[in-house]
Amino acid sequence: MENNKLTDFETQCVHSGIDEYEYGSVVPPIYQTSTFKFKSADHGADLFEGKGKGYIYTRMLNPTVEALENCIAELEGGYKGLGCGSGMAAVHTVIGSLTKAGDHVVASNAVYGPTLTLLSTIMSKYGVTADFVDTSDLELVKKAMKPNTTLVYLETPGNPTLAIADISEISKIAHEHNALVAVDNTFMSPALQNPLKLGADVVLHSLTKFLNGHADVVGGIVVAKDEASYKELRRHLNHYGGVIDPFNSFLVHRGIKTLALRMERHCYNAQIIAEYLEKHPMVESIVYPGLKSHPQYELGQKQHKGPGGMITFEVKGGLEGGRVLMDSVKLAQLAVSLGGVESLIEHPASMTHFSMGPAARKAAGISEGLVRFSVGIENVNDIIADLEQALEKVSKAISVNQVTK
Ligand code: LCS
Repeated sequence: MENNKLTDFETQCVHSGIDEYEYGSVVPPIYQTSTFKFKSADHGADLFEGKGKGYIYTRMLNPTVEALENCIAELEGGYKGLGCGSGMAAVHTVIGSLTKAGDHVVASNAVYGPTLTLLSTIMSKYGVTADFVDTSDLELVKKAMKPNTTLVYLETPGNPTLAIADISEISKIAHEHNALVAVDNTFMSPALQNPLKLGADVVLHSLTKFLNGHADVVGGIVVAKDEASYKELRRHLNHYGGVIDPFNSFLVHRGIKTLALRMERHCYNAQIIAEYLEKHPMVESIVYPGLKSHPQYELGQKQHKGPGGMITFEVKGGLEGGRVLMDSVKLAQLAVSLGGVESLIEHPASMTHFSMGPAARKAAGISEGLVRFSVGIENVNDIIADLEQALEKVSKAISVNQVTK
């Protein structure tokens, strides 16, 4: 049974990618095998030539992985998906497949750190150059396009600034220059944003985040718009080798069944928490796509089906304020990553970017009190109570320090 024509997103989340299985299994069996038997010498030759349905080797294609790939391709409105071993494997597959020596990439300046490193220092070894611009400003995107620009790489909303890029308008600009557009849709998930429907050519995710949603898998996915680009992406992934395995595919596919419900709750909780933080005296500033104060609020309202579960805010007291907040929260877990059912909180200046020192952090746009909050699906009152008691401790610590100075 092909469920390709399911329409409502909630229904797609439950049924997409599910086929008819042996013994009437209602979920895809885990084909935990590295290789598949050929029925004869000719059968092997036929499969290698792409004749008939069958599997050869799990790095090339596996039924459990393919079920997940078909599911996410349907959720994104694309042709086919490619399951990758991590979000970074997906980023590399896209950039490696869509560029060649001599090409130039225009990318969002607010991208996940390792994506920036891949584009700025690793791809340059292969003759691919990149410029990073604030892609929320269309004029800057236009100015950055060069005759050899073949790819515009967007992460929107960006990590961790939550800057929003206009996918439709940037796709028009890129296509006028014969460049393709790739979008990292990790922060929104297909529940809230569908880049292919807005004009992008390829979309990718870190499955590690909202799509899996349970903080127990590292994985990635690329979704191609058409057969030609799918074949080229598959050729690259097959040779790079960074594929997802059947068990993790099974887990992510299982997680997606509740994606629509989870995203609804992430958005509901995050909106209430953002409004609470915006008014809090210990919060210097806040960025959340659901607040009118977000610099691209109107664009977000148009481009997203909901404002998402990620909040970035600046706690008063700088480095010390951030540290006290981290040491005072009890419900929110101190951890990198995002998009799981549990609330996660991160303070880059003390937790992940401490070795850079204040000057380098400032240059990279990471202020001392910057906090990233991945809002979970717990009861919103419990999350607020946790933040309230922690911010009170920040308030006391700062006023004590000010008195003793
Ligand atoms: N794209 C985005 C937007 C991400 O946030 C991440 C990981 C990746 C790609 C890479 O995915 P991975 O290889 O980890 O599955 N973001 C992380 C973060 O903000 N903290 O820890 C990981």
